[in-house]
Amino acid sequence: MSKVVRVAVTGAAGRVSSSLIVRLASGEVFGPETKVILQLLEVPASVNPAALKNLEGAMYELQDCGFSTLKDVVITDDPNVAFNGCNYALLVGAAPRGPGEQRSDLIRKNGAIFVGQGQAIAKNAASDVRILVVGNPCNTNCLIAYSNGRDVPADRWHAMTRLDHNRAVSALAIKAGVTNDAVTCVTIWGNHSNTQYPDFTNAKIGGRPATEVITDRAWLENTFVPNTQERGKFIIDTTKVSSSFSAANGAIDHVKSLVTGTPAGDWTSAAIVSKGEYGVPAGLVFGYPCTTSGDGNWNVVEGLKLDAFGEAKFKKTLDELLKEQEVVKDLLPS
Ligand code: NAX
Repeated sequence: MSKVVRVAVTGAAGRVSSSLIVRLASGEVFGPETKVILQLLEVPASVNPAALKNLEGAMYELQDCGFSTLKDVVITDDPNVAFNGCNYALLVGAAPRGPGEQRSDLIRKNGAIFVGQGQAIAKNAASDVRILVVGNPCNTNCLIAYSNGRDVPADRWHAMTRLDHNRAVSALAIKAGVTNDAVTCVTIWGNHSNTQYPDFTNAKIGGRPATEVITDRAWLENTFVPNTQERGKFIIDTTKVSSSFSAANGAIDHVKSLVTGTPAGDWTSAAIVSKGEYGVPAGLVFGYPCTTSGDGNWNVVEGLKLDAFGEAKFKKTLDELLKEQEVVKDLLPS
């Protein structure tokens, strides 16, 4: 008998989710023997009349793909329905930053969404649920969700730094003139924001330290790091819209790693609830180097060293996350 996996996706009519749901349905992530039930959440028609209608269209298109792995599609504006029995919850839906709004305004505006969704996940999800927060600011939204959904163990809640990871791998590969698979052991430390630290000092290219292959340290510090930090803005400046299928790909890669594992001798990047690793205060959602055996759990790679440049960057992104935590502290039940 084939296995069934229920995957909830929020913001399901949005740009990122439109790419995400097709790949989730296709069998690519959970394999040909697993049937997928997609449980898609959007805002009520009273908030945006087009959202549920667009979701209905997406449901018809999913049906028309004829995937042998797609068992059912549920569309709803009720989080209790969307998260009912779900084994994965991909929280993509969030309000975009409005004109003149500061990052702190966005954090508070979106914070309310993640209070309710954290509670609804704890109330409705399957006992083995894994949650990935993509909607920005994703680290702090994840902090809010897990703080309001504490019946679900802290190690199940993740925020997405995999897109940043993939961007960093690709940038190093292009510079070194190799293919992406030659680049390993890259880490995105800290926040999914422009303070993140894409760590090249522990990275490898063709099995050798990346700094021995790319000897131009000035390029690494002054081009690679800021370009990776600002890549999202660069995409918006180029296309006038934010990353969509590359973001969906990051979410797919994150879940796929949890299902199939990370390769021996390599790791990936994920933001998870800190247990105090690398001196980060326990409870903060922080981007770490992570491995998984494919059992659904992330393990932080311990013992990596950072040089003075890296330590300064690490401190900056940690400080930013501590400030974000302060902005939402009334949304975090103790
Ligand atoms: P869109 O505006 O295209 O889609 C967002 C969707 O979320 C909309 O359809 C909206 O109706 C829905 N939504 C809003 N509030 C909701 C709620 N309470 N419940 C359910 N649905 C809700 O944005 P899109 O380009 O798809 O981006 C989605 C989110 O991903 C944004 O927050 C964006 O900032 C974030 N990103 C995060 C990335 C990451 O690496 N962590 C990268 C890409 C992306 O920018």
